[in-house]
Amino acid sequence: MNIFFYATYSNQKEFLNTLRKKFKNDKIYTVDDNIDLSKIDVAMIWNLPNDLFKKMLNLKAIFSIGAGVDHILKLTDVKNIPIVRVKDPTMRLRMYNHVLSQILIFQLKLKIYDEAQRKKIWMNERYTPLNIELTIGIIGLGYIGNFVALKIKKLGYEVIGFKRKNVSKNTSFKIYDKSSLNKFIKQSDVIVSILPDTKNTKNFINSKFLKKMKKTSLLINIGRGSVVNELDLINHIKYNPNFYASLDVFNNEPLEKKHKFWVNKNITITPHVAAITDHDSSINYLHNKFITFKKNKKIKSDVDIKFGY
Ligand code: OXD
Repeated sequence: MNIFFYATYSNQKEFLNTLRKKFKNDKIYTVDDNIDLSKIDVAMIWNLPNDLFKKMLNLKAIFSIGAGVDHILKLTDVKNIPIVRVKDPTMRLRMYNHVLSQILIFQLKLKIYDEAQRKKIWMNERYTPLNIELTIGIIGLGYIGNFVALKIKKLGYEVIGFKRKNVSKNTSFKIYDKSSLNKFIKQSDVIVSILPDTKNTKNFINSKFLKKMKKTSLLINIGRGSVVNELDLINHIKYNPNFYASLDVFNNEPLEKKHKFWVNKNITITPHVAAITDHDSSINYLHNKFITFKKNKKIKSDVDIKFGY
């Protein structure tokens, strides 16, 4: 099979080398090969430009080399092509570590002590809640979100979840749906969004949502930046000094130098690194999927085009 690789990763050369080693029985092309793109069977991509995609007239499958597929759904006419996305256990473990680190910084008031240190202030002790006293609300309970929720729950936190569709009753934590969203928001001390970028999730966390959150609370966004209305968040923090946000994803990445988030002391910024793409582990995943596809000549899409994820 002919595979085409395209990525906008800073370390894409290393990724490609590992990919070539693993897929040694198949030819992997890149833009440098200047080949007729109508001969490509499988595209393994991250942020492929649409003009290249349009030339792949005989594509049989698209593999996202990351967890998200929004970069694929932006391409014109992917409708009937199955899409595979990376479901890497090391990625969800890293996501969990990141979420836990941000919960602990909030819970132990470490940002306040950090600020005091910069001003050489020996601060009086402040109450720090125990795990059992904090409710962590997780929005987006897919492959990553569900894992994060279960791991956090094992540490003794109260965990609740929010899901738009397919709410099942047999989970080890309570799941809220659209009709009970307000209850979910009002109870949570920390809200973790792992939502993808779809037309339904755009600006889901806006001023109306933020106003329902507890005055002292933390919003963690590790899904997609478009889910949070950035201007609404800045305004919300202006009037709620005990409200914190930890953001790994943004509307525009890299975050522009003049963006107000950089200088807001209640906001923690990480540059889309909550979980790095582990080359070996994600390439193993893609390879297993590819081998099955080659054998069966068909593959089930991981994406429901109707819902956009
Ligand atoms: C993502 C990724 O989808 O980094 O954000 O894989």
